[in-house]
Amino acid sequence: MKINVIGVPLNLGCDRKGVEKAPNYLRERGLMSLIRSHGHKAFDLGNLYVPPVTEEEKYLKGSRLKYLDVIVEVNNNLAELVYDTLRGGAFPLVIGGDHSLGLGSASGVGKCYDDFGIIWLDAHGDINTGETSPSGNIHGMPLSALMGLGSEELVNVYSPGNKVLPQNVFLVGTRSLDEGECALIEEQHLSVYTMDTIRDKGIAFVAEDIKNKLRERKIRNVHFSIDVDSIDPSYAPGTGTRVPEGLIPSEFEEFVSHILSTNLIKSLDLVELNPELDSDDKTTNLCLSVIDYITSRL
Ligand code: DIR
Ligand code: MN
Ligand code: MN
Ligand code: MN
Repeated sequence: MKINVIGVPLNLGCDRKGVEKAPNYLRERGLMSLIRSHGHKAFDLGNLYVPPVTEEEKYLKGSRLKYLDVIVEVNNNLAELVYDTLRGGAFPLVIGGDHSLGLGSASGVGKCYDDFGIIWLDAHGDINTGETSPSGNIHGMPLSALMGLGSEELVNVYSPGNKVLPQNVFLVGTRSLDEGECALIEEQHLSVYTMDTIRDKGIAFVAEDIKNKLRERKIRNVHFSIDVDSIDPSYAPGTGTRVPEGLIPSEFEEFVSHILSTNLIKSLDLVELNPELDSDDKTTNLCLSVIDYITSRL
């Protein structure tokens, strides 16, 4: 398979330094040769340009959303690159950076396919809007914008691509939701597989349930967005918003393997690795093994 690796050194969405270093950090530790070792033709498209900003530019036009303009610009560029990659018959592997980039990558998918789903593996919901967000950090908002909800500026990224239907959105590994996010989940009847559900029914059940729903709805294309904080912080400490009681690596791999076996996954994000918060490269090495595992199944 042809795989385009796209680095997005963005930290403005989480408003914390360190995550922007992850794409190069992974490259220096053999990212590309790892992918090629599975017989793929891998192309390193480099890092997207993130214009420099100052603290003073954090809240422009009185907006509650931090660094809105730059994040919109980077996401438009990312969407275009993902779209071109898909049109060229390649698989976009997007390496973050913070999770605000999920808006751009899935928007690129949305321009390519009118029927698509999103699997969002994350400790968090990332479905806040400018109004419900307690932090103003845009990495907590991409999934609402992808459904067409929340701030116009975010919703209009790479417009007029297709939005994802709420019924085709699957949140997995969830264990930290804000009040407004819970309300939106109810309102939109989203499929949420919390850690409690996973502990109760098992990760294989969850994966099968998602597969069944995708089949029932005849969804042929799925964007898979992986936040490394979905994994338990004892295995993945190198991330900005750690939440205890997460997936253990074997559960994570089991889930990924079930989902990839559908052959519906058309693009993937791996986000929120922060090498500066890591201990002994534990999380970096885990990310490399995750990429190894995933690309061996593509
Ligand atoms: C929180 C944290 N829900 C927020 N979100 C994080 O700021 O919206 N997302 N950490 O990954
Ligand atoms: Mn996230
Ligand atoms: Mn998260
Ligand atoms: Mn989040």
